[in-house]
Amino acid sequence: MSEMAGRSAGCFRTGGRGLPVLPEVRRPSPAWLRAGFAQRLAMLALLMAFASAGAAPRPNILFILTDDLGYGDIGVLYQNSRAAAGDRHKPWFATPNLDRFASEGVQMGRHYCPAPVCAPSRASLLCGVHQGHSGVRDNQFDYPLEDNHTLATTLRQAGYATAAIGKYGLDGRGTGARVAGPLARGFDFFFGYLDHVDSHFHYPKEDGRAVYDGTNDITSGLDKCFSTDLWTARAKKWIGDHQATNPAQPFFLYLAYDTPHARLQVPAQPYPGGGGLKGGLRWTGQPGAMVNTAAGETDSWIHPDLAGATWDDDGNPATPEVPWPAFARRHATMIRRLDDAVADLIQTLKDLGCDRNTLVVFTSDNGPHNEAGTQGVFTQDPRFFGSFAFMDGVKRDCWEAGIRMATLVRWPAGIKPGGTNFTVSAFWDWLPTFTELAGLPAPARTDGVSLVPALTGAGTQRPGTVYVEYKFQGATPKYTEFEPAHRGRTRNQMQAIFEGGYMGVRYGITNAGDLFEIYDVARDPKETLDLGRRADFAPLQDRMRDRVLRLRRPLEGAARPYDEAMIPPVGVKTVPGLVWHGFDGSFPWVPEFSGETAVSHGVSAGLDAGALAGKGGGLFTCYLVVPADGTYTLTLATEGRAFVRLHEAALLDADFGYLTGGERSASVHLRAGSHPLRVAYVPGGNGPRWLHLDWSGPGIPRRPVPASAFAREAQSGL
Ligand SMILES: [Ca+2]
Ligand SMILES: [Ca+2]
Repeated sequence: MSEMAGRSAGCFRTGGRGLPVLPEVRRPSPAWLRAGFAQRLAMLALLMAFASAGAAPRPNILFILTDDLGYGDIGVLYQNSRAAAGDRHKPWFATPNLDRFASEGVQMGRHYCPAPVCAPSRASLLCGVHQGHSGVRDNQFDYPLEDNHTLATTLRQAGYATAAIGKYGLDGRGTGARVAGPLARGFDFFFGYLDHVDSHFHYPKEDGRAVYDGTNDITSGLDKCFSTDLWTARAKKWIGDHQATNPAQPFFLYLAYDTPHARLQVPAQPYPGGGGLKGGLRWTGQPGAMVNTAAGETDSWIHPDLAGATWDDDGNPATPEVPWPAFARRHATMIRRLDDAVADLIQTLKDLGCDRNTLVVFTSDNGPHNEAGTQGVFTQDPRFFGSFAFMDGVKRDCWEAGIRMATLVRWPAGIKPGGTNFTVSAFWDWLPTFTELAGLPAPARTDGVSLVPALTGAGTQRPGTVYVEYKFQGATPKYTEFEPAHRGRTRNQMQAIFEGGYMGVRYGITNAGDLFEIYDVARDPKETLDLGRRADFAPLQDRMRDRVLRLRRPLEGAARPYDEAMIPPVGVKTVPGLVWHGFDGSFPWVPEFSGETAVSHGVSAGLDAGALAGKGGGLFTCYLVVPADGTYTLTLATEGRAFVRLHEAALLDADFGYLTGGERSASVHLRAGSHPLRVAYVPGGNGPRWLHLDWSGPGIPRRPVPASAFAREAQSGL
């Protein structure tokens, strides 16, 4: 048992000035006590609105992640505009339930996935970190999800019941051992596909793929079960069981569909009428007929709205229309199935009386695919419905359509209906969002910021980070719908960074000096006008190239051509010493202190944990002054726990699973000069406090970082 688990059993934190917050996990934890004053007032208003609505402050969370769904594949986001245009040469389909879902919540117009393919995208989501810090990158299928904070571990710590249903693919089988299954990463319950490639098949039993209930393979009883239906029915069953046995405990359900990913398989039956507890999909628990659509002919049913659809295939209205191709009927049927499932799930929440205070996120793991899939018969063509909407790119591209996700969020108790929000945000923002809603600070490890202000309108939204790195062979499709400059573009090493209001994109990267293409994606989402070589964008070009070196760490097995580049220092006038801030409270992990209110501060010559006597935690902010270009190794040990960022890069993680006194080391290539360093620290027991940071480098044997290497900004006011 780690020391963290032992210590955190005591109490979560002290809110404000000494108000004890008891460890009773089901009572709402007053997140507003630790927010800034303005945000606190706004949150208070929100909580009062909750109170008047009679809902519990801490929402249930249902995260619906679809697979390879394009931004353009949703009615309200794009398809309805095609319907309105009425061009029979540009066919469309409807998603009536998702449109209603959107009208009852908010559309997140600029929400990015971590990488344009399943495994890294899902890993980053679960761990709350971008790809520059993820332990799963590129096409590392079945690699182990890091043993660190996840959506599930943090929410479980906050007292939530946690479940994962559907596609997983991160248990570690690909590197030899199933060590990182959902039950080992914070989920109380799992039902679904563990193996990545299994989730390319949508009839587990007939296709010879393994579905697990926990760690038990239960596929033999899954005759004729269409995977979308199976996950939906099991999700309804899990939510219903939970509400029946422990309705006061909030829940988090990660519902990860494996559709509309190729192969383009369709259901065996119509969606059962009605929805919720009295209708819709039903889990029977009877092997051989496990869900109430497991009958008839598998892979046969096309939605009646789509079955007889025709289009003007030759762009000439005078010639007779022809039926939609089979791939199109199938693709749209798969999405209509998800559309029906969402309605069924919302009705279930309503029937259980927890609809108002359940936050439901609907999104996709990456952009639209153009594949037949493993052993697939039908090949999806995203041009048919314009699945990439008003952008360029498909799955595996870092153009906007590859990474900007169709994202809808519904939470009647907390989100005004019918809104559209264009906050630039990304998957790693969900972890701090959810921990805030659950009443806990975010772990320092997350790269995200809470989206509670953007979602609720209460408080001030902090700007977040959008950063993508991804390697894949091949090229952007040569679709004439895409910009000539993007057609057939060789992918290989790619990056995207949102900086200064613009998106920087690099394809085929060979070294850190390569120029970014720079696009004003707010006004130019198709990325038609590259500003990257304009003289007036030279400063932004430099900032982008510097920042991508400063916010990431290399990962073995996912080598980058910029891994060995020297990280540039910042130009800042400094004086000796470092700044510390002390915080009250008892923290379940090393928190992201920027969301907390300091109760004391001062300047010290070195990393003096003793300066924080009586405090629940502290943040040291300084510059590490590097005397010469070279590779430096920093080593940290503490009696408590700590987390170190150099610039924005997560350099040393002595938090999750850290044992007192253990050493954490990392090497980093630094140019001479001042590099921002943040050390977040939470003491251990009541004994002496200590925090040791050693370094070694060119001509420097390992020794404690000397006071002369710590500096603070000359005008810091301290
Ligand atoms: Ca995917
Ligand atoms: Ca025609």
